[in-house]
Amino acid sequence: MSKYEVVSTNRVAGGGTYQRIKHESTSTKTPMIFGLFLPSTHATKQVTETTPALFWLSGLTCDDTNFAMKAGPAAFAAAEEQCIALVLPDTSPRGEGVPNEDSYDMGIGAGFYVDATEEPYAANYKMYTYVTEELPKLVEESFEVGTVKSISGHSMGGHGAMTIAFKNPTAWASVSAFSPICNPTQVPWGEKAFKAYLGSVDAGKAHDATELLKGLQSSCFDDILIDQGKDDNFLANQLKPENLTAVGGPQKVTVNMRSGYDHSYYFVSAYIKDHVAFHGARLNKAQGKLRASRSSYDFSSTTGKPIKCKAMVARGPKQPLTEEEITVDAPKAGEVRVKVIANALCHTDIYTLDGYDPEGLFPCILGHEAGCVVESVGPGVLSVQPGDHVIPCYTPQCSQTSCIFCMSPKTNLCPEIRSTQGQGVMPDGTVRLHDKDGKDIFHFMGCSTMSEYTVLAEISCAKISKEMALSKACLFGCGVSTGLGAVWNTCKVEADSTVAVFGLGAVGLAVIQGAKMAGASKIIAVDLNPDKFEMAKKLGATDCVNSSPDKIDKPIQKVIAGDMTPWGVDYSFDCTGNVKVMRAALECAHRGWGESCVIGVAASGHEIATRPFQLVTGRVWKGTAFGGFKSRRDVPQLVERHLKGELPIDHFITHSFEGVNKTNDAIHALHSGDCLRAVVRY
Ligand code: NAD
Ligand code: AHE
Ligand code: ZN
Repeated sequence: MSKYEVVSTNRVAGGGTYQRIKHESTSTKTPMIFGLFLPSTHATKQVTETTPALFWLSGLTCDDTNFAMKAGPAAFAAAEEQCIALVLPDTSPRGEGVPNEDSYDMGIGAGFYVDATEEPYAANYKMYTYVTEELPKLVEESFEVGTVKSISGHSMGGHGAMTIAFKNPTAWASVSAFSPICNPTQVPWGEKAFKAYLGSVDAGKAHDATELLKGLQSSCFDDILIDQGKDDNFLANQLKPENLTAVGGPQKVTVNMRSGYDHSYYFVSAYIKDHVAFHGARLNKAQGKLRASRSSYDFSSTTGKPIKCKAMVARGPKQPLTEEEITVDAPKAGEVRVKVIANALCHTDIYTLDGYDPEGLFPCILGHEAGCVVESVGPGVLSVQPGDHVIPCYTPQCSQTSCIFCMSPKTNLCPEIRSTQGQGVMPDGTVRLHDKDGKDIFHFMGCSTMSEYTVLAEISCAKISKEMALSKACLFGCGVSTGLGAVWNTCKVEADSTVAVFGLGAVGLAVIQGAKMAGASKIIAVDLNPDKFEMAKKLGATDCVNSSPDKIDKPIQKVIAGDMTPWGVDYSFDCTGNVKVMRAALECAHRGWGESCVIGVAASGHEIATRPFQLVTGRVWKGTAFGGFKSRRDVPQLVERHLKGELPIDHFITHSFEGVNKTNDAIHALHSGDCLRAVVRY
């Protein structure tokens, strides 16, 4: 592991951090400084993975600070959104004893991303090796960044990005460039550099994008994105993108000629968001493929046998969970035993642990928002097999033609195993979970994922793509899906609707995200905790109201229906579980047609009330379980939408922990008020 020193660290507006890092380079034999942007998701990523990275190669005279200060704000915000890192190497070796020329286009600041063979440059000017080998190794090993990487750059860096990508197409997921030197062997900058560094212009052909493109037999990338300013002084005699496009051939190259832009960072900062998004989509796809290829488990030693493993057992209401070694039986007919890879805490787990759930049974193993791998299947199970990635679903889907619920488009409430599920047992009335003394432990919501292994009914398993990290996909097991589905399925919120959301936990924020995606024009976010408002606005809230009694001078429903809207909102959602809030949500719904949806789960014995007049005057009160999603059909589609970049959810993961025995810490985090979802990875 190479040594390095963090020279500076700055938090970045919009999330993430930017560091400057110094290290002794084995390639250039000099100290080198590079920049590293890490998105906020880096802290909660799966430990077995690295954060995908875009390498940015700067142009002549620049170092990492030019990009960071001029294009950084736009680039960092885009990288934060794409959950990717940015790596910004310097443009050459620098410092005492490094050969240099008294001109901006040779020597220091002008390394041209080649390995010089000629004196006096051969000793230090090894920028090709530095960028293609040394730096990727350093950031991967020391910063868990860039197993999957892409490359881009400006001017000389554009030349470097394209040549490096053409020479190692399998090492880079995508390539793009700003104002690149496309045919350096044909222009003064390239001729001068190649003669000095490589001894001849001809030797430069191996580092000339146009020449390399001519040699490509097949397409290496789905597309290459190039942006070029039409008012760029260097366009005619140094950059020559027309030479590159003239090659034609199998490789698609998109060159955008932009009016009103020159060779400066004004140009880069204007379009850097597009390039980061371009790479983000391809990096996340490549990361998904890598993840899927690495997801291999050998369960041959456990199949058919009981498994001993660690679990967090709820021994009684309001007691901390106890870490215990339990035995998980082999799956019976129609059952699936899974290895739980990650489990997220939902408020309903707390609600049951606190003794508010009329169906609560102890001892039990809670947990119902998880990502799992199938370990073995019982007799007759055909829909999943060992190694498959599944999301446990507390609202199962039997899909039998005899099931009027599964056959109806109106509901997702398949009752096939609901009664046994509510009694904490498997469909045959027995349990698969036992403590060290062999005593039965109740299942919970047909899931019980606060255990390293658990057993599910086959109809409760939604099989998903292996390309999505299970430590993220787990969120589709409950809160996030419920919020999105309440908007899209239960209420079918139309474009231009007005919406009010009460409670801005993961569920409420998912309602806001869903309403925004549905085109709602006004989204009122209500919570007692104003710390939740920043994320609510980021996801689409247009108004935020702190409904604490000392913050408003009238009932919240009158603030919303009266002050903020003339007749109330088209749709309102309770995501608190508080029956008074459920009433307020109904009573701020629009006279004549407003619909109010109960998502929150109320404590046993708590009932809702309102004056019938509220309904007589056209308001509708409804509720939703799991957002109305038919679990085994719809959860895989939510995962696909996320993989396509259409449904970002990383922002819900505010806390992450390693090891099932950290579940009590996660529960503590959920109580802290600044937690949306705490993911515990096993
Ligand atoms: P959470 O605890 O993370 O969020 C609840 C939010 O409500 C918090 O921000 C809290 O400050 C706010 N809040 C509490 N009391 C309030 C009040 N009186 N006025 C305004 N805001 C208030 O919970 P979560 O995980 O987002 O779940 C929300 C609710 O949805 C819970 O009741 C949970 O059990 C339920 N839930 C239901 C389903 C379903 O299928 N119906 C699925 C998941 C969760
Ligand atoms: N056990 C409680 C019911 C709790 C409840 O309403 N659960 C929701 C899911 S909450 C997920 O975090 C649900 O899906 N309900 C439908 C169902 O069939 O349970 C009680 O009141 O008995
Ligand atoms: Zn839940």
